[in-house]
Amino acid sequence: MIRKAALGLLGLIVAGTANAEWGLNMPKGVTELSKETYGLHMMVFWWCVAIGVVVFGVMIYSLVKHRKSQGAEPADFSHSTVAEVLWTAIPVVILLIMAVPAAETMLKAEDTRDPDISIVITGYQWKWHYKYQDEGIEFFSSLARSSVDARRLDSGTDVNTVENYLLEVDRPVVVPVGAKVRLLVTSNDVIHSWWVPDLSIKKDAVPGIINETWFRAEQTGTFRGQCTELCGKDHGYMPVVVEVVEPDAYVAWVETRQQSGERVATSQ
Ligand SMILES: [Cu+2]
Repeated sequence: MIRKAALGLLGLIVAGTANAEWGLNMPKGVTELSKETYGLHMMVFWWCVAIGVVVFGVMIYSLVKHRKSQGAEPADFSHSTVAEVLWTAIPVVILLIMAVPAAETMLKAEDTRDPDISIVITGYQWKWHYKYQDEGIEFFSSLARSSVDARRLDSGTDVNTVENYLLEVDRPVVVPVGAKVRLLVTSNDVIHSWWVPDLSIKKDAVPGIINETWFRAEQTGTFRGQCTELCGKDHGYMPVVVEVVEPDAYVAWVETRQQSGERVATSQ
């Protein structure tokens, strides 16, 4: 029985590693802030590990060493000022060690001044709308046709064969590498949330409110995310795709978009 369970667990682990998409940890990402955020996350993680080891170590040692069968006598004191001062002061110091760098990173994350590009992101049930403020470009970004077709009941398509299933859109957001991109996030109906882990951005899209954030991608590539605020029946079908390209390619993309004059989505 135990052997069977262990084998099952092993199977799960092997299956897990076979599917590279399923990482245990958060990604380091491709922006300076995402790397800092990852560093903070790991620092707090190791503090937690250390505290866990110390607390459980002392507890287990005490339980084993001072058990009744070993002739341990209970102590008769009820308070210890020294212990109370220590178990207050040590956590305060640890919290300060965590808080100082965390506050520095948070201040940077909030600093949306002097952007190179500003994009207004509006959440809709169930797609995203992007408006480049200075370029005069706007478009809807919906779930890619390949996923739309495959997800239908009795579609006959094995979703495992669909590339980037539920993580592909018809029109991605395109930004140049190295540019400071300011995002103004809002919603047209219910609360959504714009989330791209590699950019270290998860910002709520709330009707009537504009939330600001920014990123500066340090490398080119395609970065994917999803709506991460339960927003209705198709919440799982409004992914985010950000393409970070070389500045030349971005300029070319802007021109094509401007010439096409395509302002609204044709699908959905
Ligand atoms: Cu949503």
